[in-house]
Amino acid sequence: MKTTTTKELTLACASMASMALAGLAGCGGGSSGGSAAVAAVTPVVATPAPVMGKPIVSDIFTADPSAMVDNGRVYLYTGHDEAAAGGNGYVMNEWRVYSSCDMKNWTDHGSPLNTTAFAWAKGSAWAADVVKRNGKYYFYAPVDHKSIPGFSIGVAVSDSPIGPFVDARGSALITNDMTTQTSITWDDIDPAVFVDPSGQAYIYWGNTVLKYAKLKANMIELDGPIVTVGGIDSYTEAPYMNLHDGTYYLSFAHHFPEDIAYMTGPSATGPWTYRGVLMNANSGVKTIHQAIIDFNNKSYIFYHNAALPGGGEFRRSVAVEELHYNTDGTMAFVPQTAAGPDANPTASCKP
Ligand code: FUB
Repeated sequence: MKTTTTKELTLACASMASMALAGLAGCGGGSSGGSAAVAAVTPVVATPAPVMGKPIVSDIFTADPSAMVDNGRVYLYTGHDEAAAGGNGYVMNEWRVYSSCDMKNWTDHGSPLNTTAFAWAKGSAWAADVVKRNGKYYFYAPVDHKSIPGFSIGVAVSDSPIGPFVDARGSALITNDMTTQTSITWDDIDPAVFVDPSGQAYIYWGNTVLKYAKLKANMIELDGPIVTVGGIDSYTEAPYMNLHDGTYYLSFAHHFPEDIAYMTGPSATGPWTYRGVLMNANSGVKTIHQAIIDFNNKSYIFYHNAALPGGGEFRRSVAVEELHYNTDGTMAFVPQTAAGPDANPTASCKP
């Protein structure tokens, strides 16, 4: 039988967050003699609940933000969490789009795309990404495939950032049988598409394993092999690439429950240097899914939390914070705030 040493007891007491618990466990420096001294009562100090960022949308639950700046306006694409209160799985059938001229006031443009637009898919409108190329808007959408087991990534296209979008291929761009690094069926999710200043477009994606591939200039075909990015500290999902002042930032959901971490590199394909945690994990929901943009000389990070009343694991809300870069090029840690960013209007943009 193992007995507890003084050193082990000291360590255990030191690690106890609650002094009340420590007292119950026999910690503290009081005499163990026979006198009937009145025990000192140690007040229990309540830990304040962490601040949750203010939901951008308050009439429905939204998740998995993707954002894009076009003609002085920010477009925010989200998933739609439709699970009932107490539901124990994702119910996601469509994506939503919102826009803002100032990062404070948002216009609801409805649903630009539903999984039914992909005849080969059978549902699950998970985390998407939208980019503009040559005057067209490309919507990269992970959906459950009807005949190839697991998640696939489709591409839809539109002449307008608010859609409607139509299937650009008539088939999936990426299917689960094209990747064999893990046996899970949801590893081909969370696409993030980035067009490098050189003109080369890349698609990054993956749960558990981060992968990327080049895209052809038509944006609807892969152009070369699928490459695995190895050696990342606790990569979970939600890769996102942004370029700022000549440095490439590859952020991702890290650990589970997820915080947001990031790496930097000199090119869209690395090599990558891990830089640490950018935003702490949420309370009330284990996912967080970020997107990062520059807009009117400021930078912003979108993410989701469980802040809307009735929110939770499958009833999430997209929020946004200002993001600051340090003079050495690293990103400053971002706390969630109750108010969100100040207004940063584009003069020529009309709400
Ligand atoms: O919304 C479904 C999944 O949850 C997304 O694909 C992940 O990023 C996580 O947010």
